[in-house]
Amino acid sequence: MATRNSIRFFAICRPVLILLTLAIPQLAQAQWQATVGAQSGDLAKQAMAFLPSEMWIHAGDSITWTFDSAEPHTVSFLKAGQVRPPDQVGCPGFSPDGFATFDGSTCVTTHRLKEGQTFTVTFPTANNFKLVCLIHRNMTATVHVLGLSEPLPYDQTFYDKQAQQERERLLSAIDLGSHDDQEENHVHAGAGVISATPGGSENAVVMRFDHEKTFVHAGETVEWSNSDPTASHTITFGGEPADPMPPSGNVTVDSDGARHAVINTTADSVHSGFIVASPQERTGLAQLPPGVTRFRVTFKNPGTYLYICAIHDELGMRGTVIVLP
Ligand SMILES: [Cu+2]
Repeated sequence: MATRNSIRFFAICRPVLILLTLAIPQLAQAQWQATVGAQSGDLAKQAMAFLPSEMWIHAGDSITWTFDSAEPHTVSFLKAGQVRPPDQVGCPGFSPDGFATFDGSTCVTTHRLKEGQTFTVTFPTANNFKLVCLIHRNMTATVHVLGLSEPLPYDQTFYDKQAQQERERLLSAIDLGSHDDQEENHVHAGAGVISATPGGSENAVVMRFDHEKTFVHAGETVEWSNSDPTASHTITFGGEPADPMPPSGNVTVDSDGARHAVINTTADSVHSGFIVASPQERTGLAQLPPGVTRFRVTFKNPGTYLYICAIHDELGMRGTVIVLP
């Protein structure tokens, strides 16, 4: 009985089903692909970027972002006018399960995600949306969601090619280089550039100390400086603090604003706190003092002193000071 009814149903409905199938390609909700972050093989160079940085899709379409770096990022869409929250708080909260829908009325964000993880956002309504990473400054992109009647300017192949070109451009844009150091007791702690496309801004960053080994004599002082416009680094000897932002209690401030510590033995723990430029100026923001971009350590006794950047040691940002008698 059921079988006969089923056969009749299909016999009657088959033309309708065929028509529906033919109509689906035009109504189908497309699934687009993009990536977050990029890195060199040794992890030293990190591209803080959404690749591509600008996409045009139809209302109802989805974009899957695949994270592609050991440096973590977030995919975050805030509401218009929303005050940017710390990434630990979410916006507030986080989208579970790697999926979200965003129409501008409720913010969506991932946790800190790393290479291999994905996040898919569906955009039901036409509008232009800004995409940001809550961890990194100047890391933004744009998603243009168009009505179904409007043609889309580019296909996935175009975006893949554009992402690849931008990835290569960013990763070749930076180098710590070889510094002709008059200043032998100086270490460059990271370098970077901010650049932009019409879709948003992005950073290329080197997560390295330019001398892996620095040789000084007992009683001398080594200075580290960070010339990166956005990335924070630390110079950390001994125990790693739970909160890497403030300096350890044994750090003082020199008259030029640089932080300074004295290390007596290889058992000493000294932590610089964040060494970073002050945030980029914008009309309407209160004036801030210059950032703390220099850290100095005076070594009293011979020995081999290992240190790390407490934020980026997992990317290989480590060094050694060898103090000779
Ligand atoms: Cu660092």
